[in-house]
Amino acid sequence: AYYFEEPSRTFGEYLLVPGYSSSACVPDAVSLKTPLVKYRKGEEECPLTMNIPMVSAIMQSVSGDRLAIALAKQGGVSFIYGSQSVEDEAAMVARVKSYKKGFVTSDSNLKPTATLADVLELKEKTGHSTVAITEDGTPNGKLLGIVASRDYRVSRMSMDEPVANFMTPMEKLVYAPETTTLKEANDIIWDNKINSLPLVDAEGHLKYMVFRKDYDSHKENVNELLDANKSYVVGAGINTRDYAERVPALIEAGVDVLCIDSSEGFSEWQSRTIAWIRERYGDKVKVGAGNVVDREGFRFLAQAGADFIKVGIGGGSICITRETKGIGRGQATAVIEVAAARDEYYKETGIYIPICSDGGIVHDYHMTLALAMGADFVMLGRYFARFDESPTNKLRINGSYVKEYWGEGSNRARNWQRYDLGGATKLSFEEGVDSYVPYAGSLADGVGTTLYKIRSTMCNCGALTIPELQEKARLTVVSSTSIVEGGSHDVILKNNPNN
Ligand code: MZP
Repeated sequence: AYYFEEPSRTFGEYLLVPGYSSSACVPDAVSLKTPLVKYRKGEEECPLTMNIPMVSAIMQSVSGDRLAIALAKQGGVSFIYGSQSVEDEAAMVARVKSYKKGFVTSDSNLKPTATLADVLELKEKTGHSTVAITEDGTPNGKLLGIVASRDYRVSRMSMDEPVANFMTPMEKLVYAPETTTLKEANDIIWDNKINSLPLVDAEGHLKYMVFRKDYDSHKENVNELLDANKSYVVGAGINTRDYAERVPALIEAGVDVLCIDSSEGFSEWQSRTIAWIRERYGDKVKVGAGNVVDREGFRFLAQAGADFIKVGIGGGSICITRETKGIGRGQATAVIEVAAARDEYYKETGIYIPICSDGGIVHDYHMTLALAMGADFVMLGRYFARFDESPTNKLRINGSYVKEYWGEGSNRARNWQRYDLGGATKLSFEEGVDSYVPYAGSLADGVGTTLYKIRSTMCNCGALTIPELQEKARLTVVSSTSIVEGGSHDVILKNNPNN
């Protein structure tokens, strides 16, 4: 047997030691732009980049179309889960792609016979404060009116009340022609103190809803959205079994990037899958692969043609692979070694293959550590599962709100393809658990806070970009006693129910 010399360590065992920060080093000046797929660094632009280094996990309890849109608005990318039928996955991708930046047509519509209960359910699902009422309930139906919170907030109507009775009808509604630009829509919205503006065609059919919160809450540049009307970037998970049907359907639906979803990526199955994609589509279709935890695994997938490579085995919050199979590696050690392999490969070939640290992020600062250790971006499951936009139920348990979160290796997900080692046996034992995570509100608020923390830490290290952080970061392993020192200690905490 071969023994690695270094013990396998994880993020909680490291800290960043601050470096010099000049007065130019302020959080607002930090760019978190990062490459998503491989490119010839120094010779060409990366064909697909992200404005923030965060992607959401390829999991049923995390990456549906609603979360994908919310994350894309913040500048990250979701990978829609592959453990569903080809048709359902392609439909989710298509819904994200049909969602136009700054405009919504597809998900906030009801018929006039719908009830107040239907309105509330739809609002909870979409996160939009306004529901458009169209004649037939379809996104492009004839617009009859809208229902905004103010239309029913103060009244005591029953949940069965049809929306036709309390909507703001067309004659009292502020609306505009479909040719209105976002800049003009913005002025109308502010002048009339409204939250949304329907845009209609000559026959009164709904074309777009412009929601104020979709473009000003995250400070998008309105001018960038004018012309553009672009769709958001979305990824999707595939497996090494049914790629011949799944990949063409996802491409047809408009997917921007694929990722082979597997608990263990150092395998012939992955190279066969990538080879099939290259044969059919050349380099046009982007596909990530993984997961690996060492130099050899990285080089194997790099040579197989992966566009990015995911790192991490057994570190996920819902993962029991290390307990059940005894395989894996501490996430920090894995990232450090694979990042070195990525740099070595780049020196040899001139090709930079981004790496993604997948799983095991517990605190926000772990993301900064992963980036400092060489990750180009991080993949998160538990983190995103906590938000309103994740596809799972929000429940109240012991007085606190929680959301459900389950692993792809759990019986609940039944994603046997992710753990497939060939042969006929399907998921004979579980590698993941079914759990709750504390509810954390909206994705935009949560991600905003996290990014501010990352930017602040980067400033403490004197870095304004991720590559600069990777170059300048100084990391130290911490002793168990200094970990205790790092939390609040030797004080009596206020608001502690045990005091
Ligand atoms: P975390 O962000 O919750 O710590 O980890 C999410 C990652 O755990 C996923 O991206 C995936 O790689 C991995 N995962 C998903 N399901 C399982 C499982 O059931 C798992 N074991 O390990």
